[in-house]
Amino acid sequence: MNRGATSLVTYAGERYDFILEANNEIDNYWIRYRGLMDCDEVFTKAKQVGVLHYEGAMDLEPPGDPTWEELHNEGLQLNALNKGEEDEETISVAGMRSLEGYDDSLKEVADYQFYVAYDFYAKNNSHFHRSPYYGYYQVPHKDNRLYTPQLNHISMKLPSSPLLTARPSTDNFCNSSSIDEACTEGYCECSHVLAVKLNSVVEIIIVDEGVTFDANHPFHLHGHSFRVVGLRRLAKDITVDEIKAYDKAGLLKRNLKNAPIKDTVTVPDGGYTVIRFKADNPGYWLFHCHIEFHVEIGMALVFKVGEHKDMAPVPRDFPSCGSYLPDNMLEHATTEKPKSDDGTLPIKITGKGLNQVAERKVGPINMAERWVASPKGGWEKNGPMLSAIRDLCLRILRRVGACNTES
Ligand SMILES: [Cu+2]
Repeated sequence: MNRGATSLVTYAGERYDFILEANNEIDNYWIRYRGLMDCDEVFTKAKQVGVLHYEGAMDLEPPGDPTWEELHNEGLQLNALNKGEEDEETISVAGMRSLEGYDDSLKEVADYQFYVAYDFYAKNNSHFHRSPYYGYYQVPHKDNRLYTPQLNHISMKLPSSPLLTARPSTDNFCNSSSIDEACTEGYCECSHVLAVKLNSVVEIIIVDEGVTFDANHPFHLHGHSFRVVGLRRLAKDITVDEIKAYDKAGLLKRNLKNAPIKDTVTVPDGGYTVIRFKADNPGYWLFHCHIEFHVEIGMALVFKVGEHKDMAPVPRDFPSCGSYLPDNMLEHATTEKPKSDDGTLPIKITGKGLNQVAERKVGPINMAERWVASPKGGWEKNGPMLSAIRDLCLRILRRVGACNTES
C-alpha cells in the first residue's frame, strides 16, 4: 500500500518509524500533537507542538495559535481511534504490509486459538468496592464508582515470587476454562496463565465488548513480536459468541501473507484485533493492556511458553521467596532492644536457608553487600547477607532508630 498518511495515532506502548517527505515549499511548519481519550477536549486538552524548519527558511514560528481544536489534521490518518479495516477514510494497522513477507506464524490454522475478551465491569472489586459498606452500587455518586477492567472475567493476581524462577506447578494457575461461572458477575482474581508448547503458533482474538464507554486499550506482548492479521470494529458493542459466529461464517478475514509485525496493538471498541505469534521464546511472558492503571489492577495474563525444561536454568543458590527469612528472625529483632550505646543491635540470625550466616552484629548497613554474577558463571555473594535480608533489617532497624543509611 502506497498511501501516505498525514497523521497517525499512537497508543500507550506503541512506537512508529516513518519517513517524512520534505517536498513542500521552503518554510516553517507546525509538527502537531494532541491527546485523545482521557487527554481530549473533555478532560485536559493535552497538546504539544514542534517546528519543522526547512533549510533556508526564516527563523520564525509558523503562523497560527495551535489550540487543541486546530491541531486536528483532516488528511489521511493511520491507526485512528476505534476504527479498523471497515473504515475507508483511514488506514488501519491491519491494512499495512510487512516488508518481511511470510513466515511460519502465518500458517493457515494456528496451533492454539485463544479468545481474550474484556470490558469495564461494574463489580465489587474487593480492592476498592466492598459490599455492604461501599459496594459498587452502594457508592451514591456514579462518578465515584470504579469499573474493573478484566480479561475473560479474571483479574491477574501476580504470584509472590517470579514465575520464571519459582516455576510453580500448573495447579497454581487459572484461565477461562477453570474459573467458576460466578466470575462473570462477581469479582475473581487468580494467576491467569495460558500454557502453549514451544514453537507452536498462537492466535489471539482480542475482543473489546464495548458496552461501557467508547474506551480503548492497547495490548502489549512480552518476549515476542506478533503479526496483526485482522482489526475491525463491528458494532457499538459485541460478544465473543457473535465474533465466533462471524468467523465461522468466513467473514473474519485474516492477512496470512504479509501482515505487519508489532509488539503493541490497539483494539477498537466493539470490535476485535487478531494477532499471531510463534511461541519460540521459552519462559513466562506477560500480555497486558498498556494503560498503567489497568495493568496494575489486573488487566493482564501470562503466556507460559514451553515446559520448565525448555527455559534457561535457574542459577544455583538463586534466592527464592521465603528462603531468606528464618522462622525466628522477626521475633528476635522486634523483641530485643539495643543494649550498646553506639546505636547497634546484635541480632542472632539462625534458621533454615541461612547456614552461611551464623551470627552477625548488625550496625549501619553496608549497602555494598549483595549477590553478584560470577565471572565463572552462576552467582556469588560479595557480602554475607542477601539484599532481601538487608532490606528487612533496614526496616526493623529504622523502627528502633538504629540504622544509618545513605541514599
Ligand atoms: Cu486498558
